Amino acid sequence: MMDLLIKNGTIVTANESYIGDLAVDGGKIAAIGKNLSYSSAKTIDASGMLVLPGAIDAHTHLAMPFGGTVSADSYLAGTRAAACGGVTTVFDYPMQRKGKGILETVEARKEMCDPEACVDYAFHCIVTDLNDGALLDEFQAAADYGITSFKCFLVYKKEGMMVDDATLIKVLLKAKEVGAITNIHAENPDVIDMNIEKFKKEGKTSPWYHYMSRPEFVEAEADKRAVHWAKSVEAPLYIVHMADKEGLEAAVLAKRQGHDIYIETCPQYLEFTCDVYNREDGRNFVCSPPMKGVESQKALWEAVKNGTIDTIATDHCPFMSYEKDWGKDDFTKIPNGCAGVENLYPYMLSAANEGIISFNRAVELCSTNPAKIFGCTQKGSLTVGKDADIVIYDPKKAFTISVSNMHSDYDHTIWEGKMLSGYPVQTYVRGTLVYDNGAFVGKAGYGQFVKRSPRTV
Ligand code: DUC
Ligand code: ZN
Ligand code: ZN
Repeated sequence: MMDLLIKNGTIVTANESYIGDLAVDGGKIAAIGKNLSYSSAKTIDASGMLVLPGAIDAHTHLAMPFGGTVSADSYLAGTRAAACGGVTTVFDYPMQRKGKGILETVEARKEMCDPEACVDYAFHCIVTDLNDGALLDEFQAAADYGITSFKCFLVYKKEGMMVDDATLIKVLLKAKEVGAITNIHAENPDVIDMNIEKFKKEGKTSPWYHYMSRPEFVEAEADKRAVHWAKSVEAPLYIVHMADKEGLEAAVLAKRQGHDIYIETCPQYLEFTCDVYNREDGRNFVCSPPMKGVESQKALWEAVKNGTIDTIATDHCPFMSYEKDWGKDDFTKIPNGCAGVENLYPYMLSAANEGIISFNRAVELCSTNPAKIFGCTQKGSLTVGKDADIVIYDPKKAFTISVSNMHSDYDHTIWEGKMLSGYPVQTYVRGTLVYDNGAFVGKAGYGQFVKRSPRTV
């Protein structure tokens, strides 16, 4: 007797699509095949629907202290929204601070997250200070705990989050040694600060100058520097939220040369350009790195299509309107970040439904690749034995994104009015229904910590 039988759907993996049945038992995928005839506690007819692996959003900032406040989505609200957008695992970013260890940092966030999580969750740990080298001794314990990725900011110098190049190299090498990977936010802080000072003196304080103070070349320099160091010390590198053409090209070249380099971009960089900063509500789009020009946007889409971008994640970090309004007359006072966790999979699947990419590619980018890169061995694919993290998707359902039909705590979204073709109708996490046709039906605390495996390459 199975727990769940999904009949007659089009099963989509990163490599193929075929009509079949899928059986779930004990939270795992128990069987996949044609005309499965198990008796089951629950059977659904998925004729005309796609059956997809749940998405993995490898980049969120939930309840993150940032920009003089805390991001608007708690672990509960953010993971509830995730469930309703077909995301079955989120990767959040706890931030280690000077004098603190990795495990105490991660465990403190795990304590916050565990009672609230509605979907499964993993952590990348941001490293901001090596505590005179002592922190490096903790990398192995962190990897054993299931934290097999660390992150360095090459920016946010004044905020005390940036690491210098020597620290970056130490992290790259130590991460490699323990079977982990280093994630990088690449922008050049000195050039940004110089630009900000200049624009402020000139009275140029509208959101457009957020973009102008961190344009393409500011990101490109740091992307190239990160690629340079990763190549030089032969360590794996994952560049988060790639948003510029020049940096993208440098990373793609290094990949083609055989280096262990991975590239993430986000839906906001695919959908919008820097023109948004001239809108009346431009401050709501302020995030770092900012949206870039149309040449970068085109290059990112090309890389999404041709396979050189590895993952799409969101950098989900919403703030309330009143917080964004702090920067009405001064872009430097706008907390950086936008909402996205609930929009990731529907956006990429809509692109597939419109024929821009294949559904297989959407699955690869949003689920299979992040699972592989970050050691989630039980996730990322509809395969017998893996977790039954499943999305049922109706390709005929039209959907218009609005803050009123999202499931987070924020009060506005940059995605307002975006029309999508096709939409998820059900989400299952380890075989349990958590989203059903517009409604969250999961439970806070159901989500489990994903203990990740070390890299084997
Ligand atoms: N950028 C953002 O826009 N928000 C959170 C962190 C970051 O790097
Ligand atoms: Zn970032
Ligand atoms: Zn981020």
